[in-house]
Amino acid sequence: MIIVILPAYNEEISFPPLMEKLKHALDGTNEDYRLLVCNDGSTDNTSKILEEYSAKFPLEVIEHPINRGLGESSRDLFERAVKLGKKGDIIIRMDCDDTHEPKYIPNIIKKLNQGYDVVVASRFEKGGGQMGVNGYRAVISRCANLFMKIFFPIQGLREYSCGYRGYRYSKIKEALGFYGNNFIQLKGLGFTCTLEKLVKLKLIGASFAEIPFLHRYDQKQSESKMVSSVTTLGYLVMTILYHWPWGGWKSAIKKNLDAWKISNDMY
Ligand SMILES: Nc1nc2c(ncn2[C@@H]2O[C@H](COP(=O)(O)OP(=O)(O)O)[C@@H](O)[C@H]2O)c(=O)[nH]1
Ligand SMILES: [Mg+2]
Repeated sequence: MIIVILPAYNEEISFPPLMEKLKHALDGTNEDYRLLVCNDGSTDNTSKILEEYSAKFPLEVIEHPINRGLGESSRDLFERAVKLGKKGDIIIRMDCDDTHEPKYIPNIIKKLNQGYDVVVASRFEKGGGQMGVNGYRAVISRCANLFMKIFFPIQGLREYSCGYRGYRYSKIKEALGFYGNNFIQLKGLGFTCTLEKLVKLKLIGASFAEIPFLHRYDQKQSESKMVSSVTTLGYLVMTILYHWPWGGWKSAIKKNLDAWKISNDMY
């Protein structure tokens, strides 16, 4: 089964075109699928639109009455996906702002089936790129990705900040089992959770690959909810937590992981 998880905040305009494209791409895989949306206190018509689509699609909605942010929404989506799925399933996470084209899903699945745990849709692979991104944002994004590559090097990865990814179900289950609530620890720090997930998965030995992806920011109709100051602060906090010489993530998690694996008979 393919479980597509979608964090949504005020996406009334983008949702309908995305749903049609998602249906087309997922029907083409010949796999059973579920759509899981976290409607995070949207103040527009997102709720109503989701209700309509729930009647036509295998769609489940997690409703947050107030906006809790991307971190808490991702936590709820991943936890629910793990509850819904089983070994062998695939979890796809994408934006619902209609800039992540569902046509990449088959390529993501193909790559996961080659044995990778995480496959990232990457603007930086040959054949990938972005359209409609203004100069300021393009520079910020480039610098942020460079920063991440230096401080959190992950083999096979150049794209750190785009949330369009495929995950092997069993690896996410393992991550939730090991980290619990700390799989996504930096919940109040904007979009930092997008980077945190990669790093936490790397620390438990996940393997990574990328597929080329064209980010269609030119199709974006909703406002961007990325608050660059909060997210930048989050990256800095995460760098300290990761590299802290006395029990930082890099050293402590490895030690705890060994103990956890032994107690869970995983060796
Ligand atoms: N659940 C939830 N989703 C959010 C929140 N902020 C943004 N999103 C969603 O996360 C995705 C990324 O946000 P977006 O505005 O597209 O950021 P950008 O593409 O980086 O400009 C979109 O699907 C948004 O609807 C939030 O506070 N809660
Ligand atoms: Mg987006």
